[in-house]
Amino acid sequence: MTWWRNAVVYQIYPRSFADSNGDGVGDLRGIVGHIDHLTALGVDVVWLSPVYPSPQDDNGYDVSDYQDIDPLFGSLDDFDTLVEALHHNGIRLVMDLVVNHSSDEHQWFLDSRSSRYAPRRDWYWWRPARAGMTPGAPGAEPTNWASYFGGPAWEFDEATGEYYLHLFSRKQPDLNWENPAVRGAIYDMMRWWLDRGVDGFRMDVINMISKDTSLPDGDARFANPAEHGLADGGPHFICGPRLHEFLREMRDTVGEGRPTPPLMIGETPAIDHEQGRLLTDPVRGELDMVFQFEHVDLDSGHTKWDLRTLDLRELKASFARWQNGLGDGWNSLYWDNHDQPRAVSRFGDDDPEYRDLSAKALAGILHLHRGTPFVYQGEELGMTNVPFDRIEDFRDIESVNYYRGAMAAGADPQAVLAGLRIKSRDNARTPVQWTDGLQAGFTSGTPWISVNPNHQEINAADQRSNPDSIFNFYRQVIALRHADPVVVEGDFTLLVPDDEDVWAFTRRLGDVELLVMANLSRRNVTPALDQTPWVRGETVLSNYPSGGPSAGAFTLRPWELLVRRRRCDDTVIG
Ligand code: TEU
Repeated sequence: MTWWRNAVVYQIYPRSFADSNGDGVGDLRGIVGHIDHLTALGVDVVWLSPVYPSPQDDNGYDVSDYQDIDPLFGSLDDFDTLVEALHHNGIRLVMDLVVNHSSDEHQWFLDSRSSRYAPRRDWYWWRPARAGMTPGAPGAEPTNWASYFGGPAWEFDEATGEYYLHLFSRKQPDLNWENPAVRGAIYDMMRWWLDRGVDGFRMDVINMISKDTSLPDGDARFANPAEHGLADGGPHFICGPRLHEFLREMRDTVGEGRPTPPLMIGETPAIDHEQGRLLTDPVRGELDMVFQFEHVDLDSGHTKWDLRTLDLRELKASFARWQNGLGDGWNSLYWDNHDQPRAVSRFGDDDPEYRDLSAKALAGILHLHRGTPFVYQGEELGMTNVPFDRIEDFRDIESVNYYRGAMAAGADPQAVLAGLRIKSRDNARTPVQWTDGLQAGFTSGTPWISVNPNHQEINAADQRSNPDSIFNFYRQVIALRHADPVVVEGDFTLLVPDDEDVWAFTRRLGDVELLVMANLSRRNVTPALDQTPWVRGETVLSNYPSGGPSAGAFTLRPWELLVRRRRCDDTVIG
């Protein structure tokens, strides 16, 4: 069994985790100061979002030096101290690898843009204006692709009269992976971090690195009307023609000669489980697991801002597809991260009456599926979306660009702000709430983004000492994963797929079976499944003080989670 199949990963978004020097931004020493929080939780791996030198245009996902630490977060010595402290506590470290694109302030790009004949010109995607068009004129971009952060995916460079590709912000030019010198430089850099003690990588939008080199236009039928005729270029760079080749080359090159191969987690937007199976099939030697988006795209229409009501039946079906559709491959399991709204607000119920129960129900559902669970900082506390009421409160480039574009198109500011309060990435980026005190104990200074005012009710200090807290429920769930092989190795069967309130499934390994049931509503509900076989079992997890069925069917209370274990030969357990 590979170690990461029964591991739990904790994601740290460093700028919002803990600030040790009072500058209002989280840093590496702040993380070292809270390792006890991680060891108490029982996590096995930390995924650290970028801490490399960066202009911070996209909060560090625009890297200007891949082999150093931004002074904002500390130094390489601080990094070495963190690695040592984590390893001393039995926790591995996975770095965020952002190599689909660099910052436009990276030396590689400065060289590349210096001249059409620069040695590194071909390290990025440079193209002339569309044939017959005036360079720099609207619509003269080489393709009609839209950037994920608004506007065209091509930026005109006056100095050399050509355009460069940027799928994200114009300060994030795409690296040209067709160039073996680019790939070699990246692999060297990866080995440098592994030699420094890093245990693996979470690879940012890694399924975008291979483009269709003919650079065709996107299908204008799917153009976003708010984006002036720009279209989705995704079919021409999502899982492109050489992706599998590049990933195998990366794993072979970077892992060569290492007794323990590095953990390779691929962030792979817009893939389905069939692509996920290919990417994570151990025989193919590409990725160990994918971080896919199918379930977090279900409440979006044409764009993430086009809100769509989430249907529990679709959510259950999506998880089930990934449970049984990966063959020998492997999946991450997550509710949220630094790009997604807070889990308890999106999938749970953050009304004070139900927040605690629903956060625990979500934890039990996610962590008892087959895969490697990820806990995003603050999720273990039941932190919620943030009630920002002005655009000036937001910091995320994606949110601010969206607001600006919507205002330019004449949209109603309050309607757009309402959408931001539901979907903005800033919901996940407010400071971790350590105490009920000033700035939630995150900083002694002024935080880079406001602390959620509900930190007086939701904070780590209160929860660490409360045995019935969400934090301590996460501890129980994580401990169950470490103790019971059914959780990691058991098969998966979805029950009552058409029930609009209840999520129920079984996990079975040999003659031991778990039944996981949760009521995701504020009503009492009775799931249409036979409880009789479970009466002789034992309750292994519940978010209510007294859980457990009487003979026959029984009722689940609002947001009740109940996990039962039994022997399939019906001998009594326990
Ligand atoms: O995110 C990739 C990605 O697909 C996101 O842009 C996602 O589609 C969007 O955030 C949903 O609103 C990765 C990083 O996680 C993200 O923070 C970066 O902004 C992005 O890549 C560019 O590096």
